[in-house]
Amino acid sequence: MYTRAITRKPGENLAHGLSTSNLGLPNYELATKQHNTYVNTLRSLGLMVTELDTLPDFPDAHFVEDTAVVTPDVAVIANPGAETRKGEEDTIESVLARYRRTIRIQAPGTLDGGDVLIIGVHVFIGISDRSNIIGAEQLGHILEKYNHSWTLIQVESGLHLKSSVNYVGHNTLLITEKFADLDKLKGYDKIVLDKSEEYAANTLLINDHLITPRGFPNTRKKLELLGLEIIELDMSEMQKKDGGLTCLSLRF
Ligand code: CIR
Repeated sequence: MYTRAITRKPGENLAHGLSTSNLGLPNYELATKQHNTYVNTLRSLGLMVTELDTLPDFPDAHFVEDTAVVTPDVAVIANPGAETRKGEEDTIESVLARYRRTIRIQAPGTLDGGDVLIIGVHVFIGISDRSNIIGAEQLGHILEKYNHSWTLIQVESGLHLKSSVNYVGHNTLLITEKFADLDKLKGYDKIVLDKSEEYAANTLLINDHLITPRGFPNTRKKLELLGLEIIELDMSEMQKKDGGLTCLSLRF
């Protein structure tokens, strides 16, 4: 059960954030509206949300998930792989220190929280353009001291591991075709996304509710079979900057 979340308001500079999407520039007012709805949704599900202020020098800082990995015992402060995001993690450490012991990923290790998928006591850590093996192994070694096991997964496509794979309850992964046959994920049932709906891989499970991006009807139909309540949110402005539903919060 999650009881808390940390989010950060998008800044007026969000159009300067990193992107590979070719979907155009995000609109600040609409992004703020979508972000407010996201925060209110988490609150409606019973989470106490701490909403942090914008960081004017960091246009991607509202994708707060990338700055840390939080388990019931520890908060591991990430070391962002993108040059323009280095420093975001410093601002999150003091916030998480209120709730957990904090430990930092050390350079030359890099790690983005978007590459870390925790399912119960097992942690899948993506090796991507943002997270290197050194950072991933540091995380694994830290978390194994707190009774977690871990597996590395090469992220061959998409920005982060969780751009392509997420846990949706009932021992099931929502997953893109490219990742679906990975041996390392064979213990799970799979809902494989249509090629045209791969953005919806980034669906967020919060205490038996699934928050999924609006506009992906085939994925919705497949998710309905799980019997969980589904909430659809507009994510257009976040998608323009390669961000999804998990990216917008740290949950614990
Ligand atoms: C970036 O490229 O870092 C941001 N524009 C998007 C980060 C998305 N975060 C996530 O998937 N956890």
